[in-house]
Amino acid sequence: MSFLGVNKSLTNRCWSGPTDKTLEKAASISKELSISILSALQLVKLNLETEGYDKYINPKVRDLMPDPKSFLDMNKGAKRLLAAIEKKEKIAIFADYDVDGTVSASLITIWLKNFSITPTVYIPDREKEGFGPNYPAMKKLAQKNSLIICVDCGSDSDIAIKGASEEKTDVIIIDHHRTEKKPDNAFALINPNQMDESNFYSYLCAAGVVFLFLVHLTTLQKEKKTHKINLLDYLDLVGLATIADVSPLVGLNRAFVTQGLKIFKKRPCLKKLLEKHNLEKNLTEEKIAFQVAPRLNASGRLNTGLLSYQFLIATDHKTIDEVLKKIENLNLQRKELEKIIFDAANKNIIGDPVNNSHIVSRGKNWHKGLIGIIAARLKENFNKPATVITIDNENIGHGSIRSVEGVDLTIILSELKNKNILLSGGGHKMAAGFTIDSLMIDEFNQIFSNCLKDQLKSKIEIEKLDLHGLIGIDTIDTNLVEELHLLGPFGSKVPVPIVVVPNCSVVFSKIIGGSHIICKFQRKGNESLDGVCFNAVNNMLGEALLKKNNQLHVACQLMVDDWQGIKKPKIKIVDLAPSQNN
Ligand SMILES: [Mn+2]
Repeated sequence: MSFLGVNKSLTNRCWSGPTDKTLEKAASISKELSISILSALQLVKLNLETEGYDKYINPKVRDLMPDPKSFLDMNKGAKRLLAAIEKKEKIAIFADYDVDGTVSASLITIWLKNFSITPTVYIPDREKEGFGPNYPAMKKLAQKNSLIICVDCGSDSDIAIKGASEEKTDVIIIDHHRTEKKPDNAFALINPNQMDESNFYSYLCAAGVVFLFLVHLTTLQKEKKTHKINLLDYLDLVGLATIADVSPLVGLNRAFVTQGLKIFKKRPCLKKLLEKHNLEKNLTEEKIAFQVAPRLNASGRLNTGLLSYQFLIATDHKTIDEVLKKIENLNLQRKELEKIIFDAANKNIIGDPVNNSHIVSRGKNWHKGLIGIIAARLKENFNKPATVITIDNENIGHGSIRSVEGVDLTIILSELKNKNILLSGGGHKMAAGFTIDSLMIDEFNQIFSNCLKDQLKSKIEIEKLDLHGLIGIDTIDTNLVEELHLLGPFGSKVPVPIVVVPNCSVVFSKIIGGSHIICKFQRKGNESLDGVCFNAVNNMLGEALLKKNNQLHVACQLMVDDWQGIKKPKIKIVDLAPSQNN
C-alpha cells in the first residue's frame, strides 16, 4: 500500500510510509519518553529500546570503543612504533591524498609531537603515481627511514612494500580498504576489512583505525612515561575524516562525529576555515560534508594532498593563512575544471542516457582527480549507476564508478575482472575505480549492463520513496525539529528522515540562483512555512511549486533556519504529489 495513496509522485516514485504496527509502537515510545512521534518513529527504525535513548543521543567514544588490541596486529604495530621512538629511528608516513589519508597522517604527526618527533610524510601524486604505495617511492623512503607507516592505503601493495623491506625497513599498514591477504613483507596490517579480521568495525574509515592505534599506543606509553596526551582532542579530525570518507554514521562513528563537532572550532586551522566561509554558527555534519571536506580534498585532486596535511597540522596563524590561501585557490580551480569536464561528460555519454540502465561517459585527458566527482554528479542527475573514464595518451582508460542504492559494484567489478576486461580495479559497494584498455570500453559497457540486469531482476519497476511519517503543517516548530536532530548525525546509512506535510497550499514561490526555488506554504492565521527546493527549475517539482495556490502533499526534510538570530522552521523539499483536495 502506498503512503497517502501516492502511487506516482511528481518524480515518478511510489511513496511508502510506516506500517500500522510501527506507528503503534512509536506511539507508545512517544508517550513513555515524552518525545514526538517523529523521533519515536526513528527509534523504532533504529531498533532502539526506550532505555537506549539517552545514550543514543549522546554517544561517547569511551562507551562505544572496542579494545584496540582486538584488532589483528594492533599490539605488534604499536610496540614497533614505540621501539622506534625509543631508539630515535627515522619514521615516515605514506598517506593517501584524500581527507581520510591526510587526516590519518596528521593524527600520527600530532601524536608524535609529544615525543618531539617529526615524521617524513609522503603523499603520492594522484595524476602521476596514482592510488597507494608504489615501488620507487617506497624504496626511496626506506633508504632514509627504518619504519614506514602506510595510512588509508597499502593493504594490497605487495610489490611496493617489498621495495621497502629490501632496504630492511619495517612497514606498518593502517587501512580500511577490503583486502584478501596481508602483503608478504608487511610488518603489521591493522585493517578491520582484512580477510581474517573477525571484529565488527568494518565501517571505520582509516582515521578511525588510526585513532584506535593511538589509543593503544597511549595506553602502552602511560606505563612507561607520563606524557599528558588527551586523545579526545583528536576527535575533530577523526570526525572530519569519517564524514569526508562517507563512512556509515553508526556505532563508534556516531561518537566520533558528535564529539568531534563539539570541538571543531578549537583547532586554529579548522576555525579559520569555518570563519572564512561563515560556517562556524550551528556547525553540522552537512556543512562539513559539503563545505569543508571538498575544500581539503581539492588539493589532493589537483595538486598534492601535502597541502591539506600541512594545513591540518599547522598551529601558527601565518602558516595557516598561507596554506589556506593556496587551498582556496585550488578549490576555485577545481570548480572551474569540474564545470568544463561535467559539460563534456554529459555530451560524451555512450548511447541513450534515458533508456540505458546505467551511464558510461568517456573522454580524452580529463583530469583524473575529478572523474569521481563527475561520476557522482551524473549518478545524481540520472539516478543510475554512472561511470566516467578518462583516456590518457597511452590509450589507457582510468575510470571511476558511483552506484545507486541497491546496486553492489563489488559484484560487477569481480565479473569484469573474471572476464579480463580490466587492467586493475577495486572499491566498495557504492564507489569503485579501475583502469582499462580503451579498446575494451564497449565490452565494459555490455558486461556492466548484463550484470546490472541480473542484480535488478528481483526489483520492482517503480522506485519507492521511503517516508518517515506525517506531520501537519501547523504543528511543525523548531523544538520538534531540534529534537529530531538529536538522533543524528545523519549521513551515510542513516539518512535524514523525509516526512510528509499533507495538503499544503503554495502562497509564494520564486526562482533563486537560476536553478533553485524558494517558496512559502499557508499556515493557520497569517503565518507561512518557508521551503526550498534545489535544482527544481525546469522539472516537475519546480513547475508545481511555481503554480500559485497549488495544493500539494510535500515530502521534505525538516530544518531550522536561524537567520539573524531568529529561529524558524523550514523545509527542504524532496518530492511532491498533488493532494486530494485538488
Ligand atoms: Mn582514502
